[in-house]
Formats: sequence, C-alpha cells, structure tokens
Amino acid sequence: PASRLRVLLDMDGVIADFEGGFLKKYRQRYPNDPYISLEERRGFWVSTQYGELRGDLCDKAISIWESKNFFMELEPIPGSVEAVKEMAKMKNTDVFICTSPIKHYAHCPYEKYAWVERHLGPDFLEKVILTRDKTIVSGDILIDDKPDIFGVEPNPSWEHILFTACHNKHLPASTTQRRLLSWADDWRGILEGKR
Ligand code: DGP
Repeated sequence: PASRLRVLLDMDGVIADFEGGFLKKYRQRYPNDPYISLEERRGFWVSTQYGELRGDLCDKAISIWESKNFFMELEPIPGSVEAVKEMAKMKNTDVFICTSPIKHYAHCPYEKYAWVERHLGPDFLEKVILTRDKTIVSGDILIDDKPDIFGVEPNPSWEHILFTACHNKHLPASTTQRRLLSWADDWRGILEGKR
C-alpha cells in the first residue's frame, strides 16, 4: 500500500504575508521614518536590515510584529489558501502548518490559530504545529521561505523547498535547495516527485 506523503507548510512568508503586512503597518505607525521597500529587502531578519538602516529602527520594526492584531490581520499570500485546501484534499497526503511563533507570546500564538480558522477553516486547527525548532518535526517536505533552517536534529527527515520571498529571491541558485517560486509554480509536481 502506498505510504502517505507528509507536507509541512511554513506560515509567515508562505501562507500569510508577513513582509507586506509589516511594511504597511510600519509606514502607518512611523510615517516620518525611512523604510525598506520589498524590492530592497535582503536577509531573513527584518529587524537586522532596519537596524542597519538606522540604529533605532530595529526596535521600531520589532514593535510592529509585537503589536496586537499584527498576525491576525496578515493577508494571505496569493494563491496560498486555494493551494493548501487543494493539497489537504489530495489522496494519501497529510498537510501540517509548521510555524515558529515569535518569543513575545502575548498575541502571536493565539492570532496564528485564529488566522488559520478564519482563512482555512476550523478543521485546519488540527494541523497547526507551533515550534521554534522545525528540525525535530518529521515530514517529507517542508515548504519554507527561510533559507537556513537549523535546530537540534542535524539530519531532518524533510527536504526543504525554499519558497521565494522578497528577502531570498536574490540568493544564488543552489544545487542542493529546490525552490517553489510562488503558489502559481508547480507545487503538485514537487509533491508527486516525493511519493
Ligand atoms: P518562521 O517563518 O516560521 O520561520 O517564523 C519566523 C518568524 O519571525 C516570522 O513570524 C517572521 C518573524 N521575523 C521576521 N524578521 C524578524 C526579526 O528580525 N526578528 C524576529 N524576532 N522575528 C522576525
């Protein structure tokens, strides 16, 4: 009997638009401060690049995603909701949302569940994995926009598929890391290739 394919999906940058939501709220809250357009984003950590722009902007950036309703009000990444729902209905396929909450826990974990319920439906609440270490979660594929995913397990079971985002699109093509360019790209082909 065919064994099941287990797909782990990152949330921020893959299903929910963290970068777009951040920039919009940052500009609203700090209209007189400089900002980094999505075209100019480099590196996974938003606060690092803002801190390089001007020292005080690191804490201002952090204040945005630590605010109530930041995670709740993120827009879906185009095509993500349709793709995740279709994927979850595929035969012999188990889909989990594997996301790292920020350490400021006042709002983020609650709002991530609320976002999943709102956009994907209550059944998906069964599929949420909150962890700061994705290497200890087993799966066949992890679709994630973070280029370097490390933790206590040196040999994770999943293949990391790099989801293209504003901050990683300029990284040189890797011979070891495959990419999913967007939800319009061939995610079905990637899944079929792992069965
Ligand atoms: P994940 O996408 O699951 O690896 O979670 C990473 C989280 O960190 C996500 O909510 C985005 C957020 N993030 C982005 N830039 C920064 C940063 O500079 N500092 C912190 N603390 N979190 C950041």
